[in-house]
Amino acid sequence: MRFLSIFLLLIVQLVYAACPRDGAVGSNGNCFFSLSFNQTSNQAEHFCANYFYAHTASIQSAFDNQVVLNMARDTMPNAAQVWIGGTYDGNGITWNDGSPDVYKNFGPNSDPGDIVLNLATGKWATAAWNTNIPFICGLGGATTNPATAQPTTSCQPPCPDEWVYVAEFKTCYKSVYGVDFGTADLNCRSLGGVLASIHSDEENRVVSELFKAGLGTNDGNSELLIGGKRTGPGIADFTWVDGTPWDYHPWASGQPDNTKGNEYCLEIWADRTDANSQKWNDCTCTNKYRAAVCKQPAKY
Ligand SMILES: [Ca+2]
Repeated sequence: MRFLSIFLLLIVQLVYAACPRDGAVGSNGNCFFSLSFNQTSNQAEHFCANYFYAHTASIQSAFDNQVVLNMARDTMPNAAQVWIGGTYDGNGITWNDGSPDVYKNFGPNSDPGDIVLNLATGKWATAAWNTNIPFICGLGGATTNPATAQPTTSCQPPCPDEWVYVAEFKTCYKSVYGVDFGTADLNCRSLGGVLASIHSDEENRVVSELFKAGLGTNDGNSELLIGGKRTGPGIADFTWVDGTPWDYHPWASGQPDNTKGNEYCLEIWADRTDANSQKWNDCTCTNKYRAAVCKQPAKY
C-alpha cells in the first residue's frame, strides 16, 4: 500500500490508505513525507507544490509533531534539522497550507523566521529562509483539499491508477519490484510504459525520492533500475530504451566501470547517504533489482 500513487491519493482522497513511499499519516489523515536533499525554505515549498500539489508540512498537534519527527529520523538519519511549512513573526505562525495557528513547539530563543524541526530535540527553531536543508511535505492538511488542489477540469486522471503523476514533467511514473532488466522491460511495457529515461537533476531527484526504499543505506540492496542500456564497451556507449537522447548521466565516482565486461544495465543508488547518493552505476542486467522505474507521458 505504501507505494500507491500520490495521484491516486489526490483524486480519491484515500489519505489513510495511500500515503506514499515512506511517508507517515498524521492525526487528520494528512500525509507527511520527507525530501532528503537541501533546499531553501522557498524552494522547499515550491518543490512540494509543483511536484506533489502539496505544501511544506504544517504541524497542528504534539501527535503530528511526533509522527513527523519519527518519520524524518527514520528517512534522513544524517539530517540535523528540516524545514516544515511555517513562518514565525515572533508572535504567531503563518502556515503555507493555510492551516490555523493552533499549536507551537518552539525551543528557547526562537527569533522570527522560517520554522525548522530539530531532529535531535524534536523542538522547533527558526532559520534564515536561504538556509539549505532537507524538508517535509504535507498532503491533505487542514485547508489542502485534494479535490480542489487538482488544477484540472477533466474527470479523467492524467495517469493510470497506481502511477505517480508528476505535474512538472507531465509524466507518470511507477515502480515494479524484484525484477531483472528483461522482466522489468516487459513489465513496464505491459503496463503501457517503458523503463524510465532520466534527463535532468530534477527528474533524477524526483524519481530517486519517489522510489527509494527509505533505508538510508549504502549496502547495495536498494538499487533502482532505470532504462539505460549499454550498446558497446565504451564509457559513452549507453542509450535509453525509450529512444530519448542520452543527454544526462550523473555517474557515481569511478563509474561506469563495466566490471568484468558484464555491466550492460543502469541503476540509481537512490538510498545511499554518501557522496554517491542518487548517482548512477552501470550494473549487471541479470541481477534481480529491488525496484525498477517505469515511465509514460501523462495524458495532459
Ligand atoms: Ca559499475
